Amino acid sequence: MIPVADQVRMYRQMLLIRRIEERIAECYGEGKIGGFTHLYIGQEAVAVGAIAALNRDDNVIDTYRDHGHFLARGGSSRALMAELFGRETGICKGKGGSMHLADAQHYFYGGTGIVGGSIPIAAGLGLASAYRDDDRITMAFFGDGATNQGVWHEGLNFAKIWNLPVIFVCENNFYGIGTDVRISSAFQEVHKKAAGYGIPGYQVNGMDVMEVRRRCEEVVRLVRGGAGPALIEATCYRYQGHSMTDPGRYRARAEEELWRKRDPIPRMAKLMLAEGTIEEAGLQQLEREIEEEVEDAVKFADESPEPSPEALFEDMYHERHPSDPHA
Ligand SMILES: Cc1ncc(C[n+]2csc(CCOP(=O)(O)OP(=O)(O)O)c2C)c(N)n1
Ligand SMILES: [Mg+2]
Repeated sequence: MIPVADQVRMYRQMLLIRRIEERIAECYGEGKIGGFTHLYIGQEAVAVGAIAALNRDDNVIDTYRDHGHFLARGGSSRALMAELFGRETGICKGKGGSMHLADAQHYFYGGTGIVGGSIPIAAGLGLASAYRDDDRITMAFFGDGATNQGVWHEGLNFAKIWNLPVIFVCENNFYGIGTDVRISSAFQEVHKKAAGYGIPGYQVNGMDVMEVRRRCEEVVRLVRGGAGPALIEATCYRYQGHSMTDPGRYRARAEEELWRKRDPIPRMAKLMLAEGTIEEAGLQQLEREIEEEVEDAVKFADESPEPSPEALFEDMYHERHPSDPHA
C-alpha cells in the first residue's frame, strides 16, 4: 500500500517535471537556453515511480534526458533552471548544462551525453558499495538504444559476476532519435535481454507511476537483500522530439495519439480523485503552486550572474602548469 501523502507527492513531482519542461521549451525558443536539451515529457512516471522506491542515500545515474530524474531525486527547480541558463547558481555552476546535471548532495551522479555511458559507471558504483559494505543500491537509467551498446553488455556481465546491488532501468520509448527500435534492435524485448547474463528482468507499464513504484519497491527489496543485479524495462513514450531541434516527423500521428491517451499525469489524477485521495480543489491548488515554483525558478535563473571567466579553471582535475598565466 502506497501511503496517500506519497501518492500526492509523486503526482506533484510528475506535474512539476511536465510544467518546468514546458517552460524550458519556451526559454529555449527565446534563446535563453543553448546547446543540446532533451525533454522528458511523457516519461515522468518512470523517474518518479522508480526513484520513490529508493532510500535517500542510494545512488542514481542517468542519461542526457535528465531533468526529470534530477527533480525526482530532490534537486531544486532553481538549481536546474539556472544550470540550463548557464548561470553560476546552477547545480554545476552553469558549466554542465542540460545533459550534465550532477548533484552529489542527492547521490545523483548525473547525466551523460554518451549513450550507454552510465552503465559501466553504475557497475563501478555497485562495486564500491559491495567493497565498502554500505548497503546502498545504484539505480541506472538508460534508453532502449543503450541496450545495443557494447558497454551495456559488459556492464551487466560485470554486475552479475560480482553480484552487485545495481538496478538497471531501461526507459523503452521505442525510439533512438529518429530510429524505430524495430529497425535498430535485433531483439526488442529488453527485459529478456537480462537473461543472457543470468539477471532477472521485469517489464512494467512506464505510464503508470503506481505500477512503476510497486515493482521497483519489490526489486529494491530483493537487490538490497543480496540477490544481485536486476533489470527493469519500463515501456513509455516521449511526447516531444528527441531534442529541441527535432520536430519528430518520423512517428505516425495515430501512434502519438494512442500514447497521449495513456498520459501518466491525468491517469494518476483520475485515480486519486476516484479513491478520494485528493479533491478537484486540491489538484488546482497543486497546479497553482507549481506554476509559482516554475516562474520563481525562471526569474532566479534570469537574475543570476554568469560564471566568471576564471571559473573555467575551477573544478578541474588537472594541476596547473607553471606556464599557465592563471597559475
Ligand atoms: C556512444 C554514442 N553513440 C551515439 C550517440 C548519438 N545519440 C545520441 S542519443 C541517441 C539515441 C539513444 O536512444 P535511447 O537510448 O533509446 O534514448 P532516448 O533518447 O530514447 O531516451 C544516439 C544514437 C551518442 N550520444 N553516444
Ligand atoms: Mg529510446
